[in-house]
Amino acid sequence: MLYPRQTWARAFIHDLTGMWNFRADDSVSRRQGFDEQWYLHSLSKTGKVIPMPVPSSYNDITQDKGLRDFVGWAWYDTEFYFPRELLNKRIVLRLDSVHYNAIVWVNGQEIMRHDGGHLPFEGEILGHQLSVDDLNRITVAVNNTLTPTTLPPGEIIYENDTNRYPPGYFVQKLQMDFFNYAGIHRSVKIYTTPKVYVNDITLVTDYKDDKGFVNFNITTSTSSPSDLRSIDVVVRDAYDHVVGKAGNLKGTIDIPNPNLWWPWTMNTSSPAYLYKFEVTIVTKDGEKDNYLLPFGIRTINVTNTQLLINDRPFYCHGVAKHEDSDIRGKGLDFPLIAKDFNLLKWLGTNCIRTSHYPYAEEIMDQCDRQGIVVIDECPGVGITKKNNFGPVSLSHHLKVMEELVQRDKNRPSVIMWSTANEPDSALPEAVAYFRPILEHTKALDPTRPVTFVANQDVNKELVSQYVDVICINRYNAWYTDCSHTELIQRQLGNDLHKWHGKFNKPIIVAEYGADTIAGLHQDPSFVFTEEYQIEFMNEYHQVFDSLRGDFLVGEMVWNFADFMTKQEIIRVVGNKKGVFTRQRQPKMSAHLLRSRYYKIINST
Ligand code: GCB
Repeated sequence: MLYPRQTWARAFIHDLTGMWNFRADDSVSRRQGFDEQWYLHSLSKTGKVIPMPVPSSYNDITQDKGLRDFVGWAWYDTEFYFPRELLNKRIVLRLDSVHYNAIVWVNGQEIMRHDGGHLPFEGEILGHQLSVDDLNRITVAVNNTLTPTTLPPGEIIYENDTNRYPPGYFVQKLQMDFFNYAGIHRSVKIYTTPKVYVNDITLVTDYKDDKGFVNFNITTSTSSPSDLRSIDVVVRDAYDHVVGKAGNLKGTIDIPNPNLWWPWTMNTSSPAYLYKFEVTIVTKDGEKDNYLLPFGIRTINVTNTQLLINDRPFYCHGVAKHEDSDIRGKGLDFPLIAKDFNLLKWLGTNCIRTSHYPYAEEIMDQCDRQGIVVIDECPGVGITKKNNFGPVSLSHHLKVMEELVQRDKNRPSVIMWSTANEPDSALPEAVAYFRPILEHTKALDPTRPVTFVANQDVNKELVSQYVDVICINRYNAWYTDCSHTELIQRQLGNDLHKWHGKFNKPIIVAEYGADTIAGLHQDPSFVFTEEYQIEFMNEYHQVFDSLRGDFLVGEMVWNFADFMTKQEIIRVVGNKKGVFTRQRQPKMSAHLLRSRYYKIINST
């Protein structure tokens, strides 16, 4: 499944961004929409609808608390015209992310279903399912219910004590620390390709001395290559000069004197250098397809103490993020993406983790283009209960890793796959569960290290033996020994040495942070104040500095910006561990981090 990019053979891409009709099914059964077959007519004929922007989460758009906290099926529809002259093409409907389960109909006919909230899915619309004389309708039903076998897992708890709760009362219990935003979160597009088309491209790059190598494998919709009259593969440099060619679907193209892809902080003369891989196929009938994929030439390697990009040690000075902002929740938003990348550069960040789910491809594009390295994480967050480790969860988790690797495998910015965040990796069940996931991911992509992000006591940890790079989250002087910043150096230093001693692998501290209310000050420092966040971070930085160049290969503050969570007494309108506020204004800690990260950049 290739991202819909416009080329001369694929000029038609119709983006359905805009106001759709919306109706949440708050009937007692939560199935009124199916019982009444809402997909057969415009939603506006079924009852009251409200305008809902796509893409966006629906939760924060209205003043209705019931909709903000809604659990169940929500319905969307919109209309579009389709051009008659394209009816002879392959017509594809693509949704980049719908959280969580989705069913999609066109003109009342089911086109596809998808489970999982953060990865794209698409299906073909057949010519006879469309009208070219009239408007067509697309209907999407979205269900945000999390269960023990979804990723992330969750649970619906029915409260049966009628002294305290009305009959049928239920609550959704979340096992992750972010708001369960729901809806059509990313773009919905209709695009066309020729009937015989380029299906997939896999690129693996390497270099030796002054030569770059692009190993390519192209698949097309026709299984017999003899259906094709010609195959043209061209590699262009950033100035569109042709630097390599081939005439087959599989092979290696040599690139003389390649410009390697570097993170922006490692080589300022040509950071994040992107080539273009262009493939054109012509069938015996003269039908042509053309696809163009940006890519970079670079290698990733791991030793017992180092993470190497292009054989040079890489130290990650980064942030863990969320897709989260006011009003739109997890909805794709270009101004926000641009602002965040400006802030990442302002901070001196060279690496992000897509905590705790795959981010929009438009964000990943910027990582490739701007030279920000990515630890690419799947939505396996909060796998902590025994019933999260069963065979249904496992097979879904394996499938999600396949979808993620498939989507992001050609991105130079992606240097590692993260299969989970903070599962209970001390449980024996976790070994039987994660070992195949890590091995499967490695088999899908042997060119990148695999990991999961651990938070266990080192003595109890069972799964980290199967990863390539250890990632751990630590909250000394916050969740343990709260306020005792004087203990951080001793505790964290000893801890990290033990992890390296036990597993003999490079380590990234993938989270450390303290909740901080912007503008709250107290001296001497006190928890939740800006002074505390700075004092706290400074202590961690001392430990990082003592281990950098040894086995520590990265540090990532939790979090880039404040973000929304469920309502609970440890959260004051969300998680406040951001170095920026949710509105992207800096706390004192952002200035501290900026001077630290630029010092690191200037010293390497
Ligand atoms: C963690 C989790 C993250 C939370 C964070 C916190 O360990 O990985 O999702 O938001 O702690 O602030 O509690």
